[in-house]
Amino acid sequence: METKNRTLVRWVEGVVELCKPEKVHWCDGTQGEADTLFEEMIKGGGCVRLNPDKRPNGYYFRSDPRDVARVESRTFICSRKKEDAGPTNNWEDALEMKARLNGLFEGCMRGRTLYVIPFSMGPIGSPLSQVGVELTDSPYVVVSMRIMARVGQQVLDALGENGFFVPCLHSVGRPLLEGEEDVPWPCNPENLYIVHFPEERSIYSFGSGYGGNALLGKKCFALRIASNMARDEGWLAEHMLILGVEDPDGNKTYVTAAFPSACGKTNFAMMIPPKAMNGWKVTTVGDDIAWIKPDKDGVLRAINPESGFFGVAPGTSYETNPNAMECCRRDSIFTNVALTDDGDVWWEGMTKTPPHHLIDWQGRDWSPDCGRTAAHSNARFTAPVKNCPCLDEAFEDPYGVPIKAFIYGGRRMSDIPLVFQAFDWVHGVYTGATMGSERTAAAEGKQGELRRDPMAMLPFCGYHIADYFGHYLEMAKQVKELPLIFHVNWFRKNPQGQFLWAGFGENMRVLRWIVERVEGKASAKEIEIGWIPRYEDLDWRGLDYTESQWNELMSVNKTHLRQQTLQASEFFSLLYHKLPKELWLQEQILLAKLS
Ligand code: SAT
Ligand code: MN
Repeated sequence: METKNRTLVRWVEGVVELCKPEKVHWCDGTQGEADTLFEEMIKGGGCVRLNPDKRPNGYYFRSDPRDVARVESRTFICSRKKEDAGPTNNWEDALEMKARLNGLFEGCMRGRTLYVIPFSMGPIGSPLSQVGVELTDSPYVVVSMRIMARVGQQVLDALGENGFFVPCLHSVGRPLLEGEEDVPWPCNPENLYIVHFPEERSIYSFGSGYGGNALLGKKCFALRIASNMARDEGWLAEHMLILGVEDPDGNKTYVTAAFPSACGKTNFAMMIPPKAMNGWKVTTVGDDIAWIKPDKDGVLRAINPESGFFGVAPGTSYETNPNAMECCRRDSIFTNVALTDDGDVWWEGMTKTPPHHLIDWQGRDWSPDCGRTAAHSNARFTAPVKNCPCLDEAFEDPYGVPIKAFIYGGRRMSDIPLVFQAFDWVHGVYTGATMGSERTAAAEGKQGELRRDPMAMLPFCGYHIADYFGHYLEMAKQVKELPLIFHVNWFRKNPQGQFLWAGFGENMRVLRWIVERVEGKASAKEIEIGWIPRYEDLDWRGLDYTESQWNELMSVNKTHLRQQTLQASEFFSLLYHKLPKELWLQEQILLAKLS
């Protein structure tokens, strides 16, 4: 491995001095390197090689039960000024935080190897891509980052002598003392810190080895730091999937969609349309993050900065998402799922009948009647995008794909219809800004509790969320043809608690309407909250869904909606000093319509 980037070399030297690792290893991202690391981890007892006949090149990990998800309460945005982080982020004085981090990182890699991971978010060399370097003492992070991002010498070549990179320092926070034996999943949950310095564009993460806490290219860089870059440079870093919709004539329309973590983005991104909708096809560009930038002609173009899927395993099956199942059939890492007796993996929902015996995510014997779930609810597969059977042909396009619609969605809002189209960009921004969703397994807190999650960015916007709304409004000036904005709610239930909509592939009917609205082909009806399709505006081929079912699904109760709007208004009050006046106005208009 070779680099002439003096900033990088000096930074690594400084970290070595601070963290005192036993060895330093520059990662080339090759299969050979990964093989060696897996081998070492297997010897150390932290990793299981899966049955190569069932899961070629598949590996299994169980985390410490105290380290199973992102931890928002320990995630900080240490901007120079508190008001730049805003009330939805944890903030501490940057210098005080630095002093604390210095104390924690001092000697924290004793007895371990420091890995240097040069990575590119986005195709190497693309004008929309960014380079980061993660320094970590976790070999699990190395093998995971190798799937989630482009890693290796080519990145250093692209970085060159003076190129800019985002420094990402990570430690599991558990030095190995002389003669001490390692644990299978080292971590330090008592001293957990995931810290961003937005002006410096730097990231420090201490104490966790799991997911977004440790794979720093993902939420930390591609959303929290990138949202800052995007605001300064006039683009958008969004918590959005990207998909292509192909009609029977072969015309393709790309859309993005934002749903909160663990709300089925991967399923939507890889959807298989109902058979009866002959000729309609969905292709996947990304399932979690989109970097979206106006090109020189004012067209918004998006890339998926990642090269892997970090998907929620439970609930994924050949019935719900065969494409995701194919993605993780080989070359994948599984964390906190269950292990079968023949060396394969299993999780709740994978098959209708569970196996008779499993080793669960905590290493205990499991049987169907033992009263526990076999996999943790936030168990994940880490799979290369390249494995995706419906991967879009433009996935590697350095210029990205043109985006025609943004779709926002929450989870289980009983009062919100299946779909509506915002009246215009500003109303669309209001719609995104007032999104609400029940908590899911990816975030802490009581599951099911409703929280506001604007644009699904609440835990990921690296600056004041009201300034972020302002940036959205500002973007309109640079874009020639603004995407249409839609809101969907796949999770509407009737008063008896039953879902009113089957979701999954049936969502293609909604997607078709959205794409045809973009093309000006589909009609709609105006109601208080936007434009909605009438029964006859949807393609019902192959589905027995009556007009009265549809009317229930699309019904709007003005009193309830008014309550929802007032709830959102409470959230806006928190942001009063910075909230763009356009959004207040939208709220007033809506309240007037609903009274
Ligand atoms: O942040 S993670 O990547 O661990 C998962 C998520 O919240 O989407
Ligand atoms: Mn996500």
